[in-house]
Amino acid sequence: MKEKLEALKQKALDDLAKVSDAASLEQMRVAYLGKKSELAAILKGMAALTAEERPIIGQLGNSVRTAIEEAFEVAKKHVIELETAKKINAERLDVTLPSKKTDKGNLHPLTKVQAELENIFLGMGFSIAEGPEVETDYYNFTALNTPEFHPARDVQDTFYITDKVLLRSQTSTVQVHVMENNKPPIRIISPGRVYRSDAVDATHSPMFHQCEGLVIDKNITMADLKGTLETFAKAMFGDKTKIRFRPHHFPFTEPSCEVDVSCFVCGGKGCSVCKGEGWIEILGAGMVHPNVLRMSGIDPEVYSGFAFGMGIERIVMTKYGISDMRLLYENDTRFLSQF
Ligand code: 2NM
Repeated sequence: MKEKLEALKQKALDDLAKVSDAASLEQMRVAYLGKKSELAAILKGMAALTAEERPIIGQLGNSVRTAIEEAFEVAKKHVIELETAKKINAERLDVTLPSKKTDKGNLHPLTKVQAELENIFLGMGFSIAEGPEVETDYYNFTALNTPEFHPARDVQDTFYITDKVLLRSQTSTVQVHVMENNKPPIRIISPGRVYRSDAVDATHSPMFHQCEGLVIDKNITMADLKGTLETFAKAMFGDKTKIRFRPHHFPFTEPSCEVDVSCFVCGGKGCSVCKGEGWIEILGAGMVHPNVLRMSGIDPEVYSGFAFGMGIERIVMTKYGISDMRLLYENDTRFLSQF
């Protein structure tokens, strides 16, 4: 029996020293330490021993069990280490692999130029004003010195929702609201969408974007308008840019003018961008008509002001050399990703 126990111990220690995975380890635990193990069977046979042999074999049996248990604990630790290492190896990330490519977006050229416009005027002390795109005919026309039966009110020119409700055709509507609700000094720009009943072509769209400006205070003159627009033109088109005023007519300003900038491509000599003119028309402007001031509750005997308006699409097309406005609305990323 003593030899049997010694042999069992040796075999168990040898096996446990070699084990390298959790499943085999569990098999060995059952085989060497379980209820049906060889050790259990040997110890059961102790009943047949003599009184002198029993304590000796009993002691030996216990020390064999302890030795196997200790070897088992060592093997268990070893197996856990091996299995953890295997798991880490299998899950290893190759941080040098190229990452999944994501398309990086960019701002739409209209958004970009609008932000640029806003920054230029914010820098000159203007605030940004916004208002509804659905308006009454009062704000779109009457308050802007365009009474009923004026030709500009033709159904061909604007989208009417009812007789009196329409989609704004200019953002001057916003400026009327600002004049009604604020006392001068007023210094605002109103960028936003406007609508006109125009067929789509290379230079027209039934929806486009405008940025209008309004300054009202005591002693505001055309010289202030000129200085403001010159500063704007240089900031937008470059330091060498010159501006030119041509007489024009708008119902809401008197006097009125159109403003050209010297061609930023040829500097005024004449090229394909300015079509040989040397100048590019970019906006309309003028001194706010006394009727407009009066209707919005501002006394034209005390205050005067200037206003201007420009189409953002036209600025974008001029600045980037885009000849067809439709490109700005088609959302073709081959076009848009260039900005
Ligand atoms: C333009 C040209 C000239 C304009 C006038 C006003 C207001 F509200 F003060 F009457 N806002 N914007 C104006 C003047 C707009 O766009 C071509």
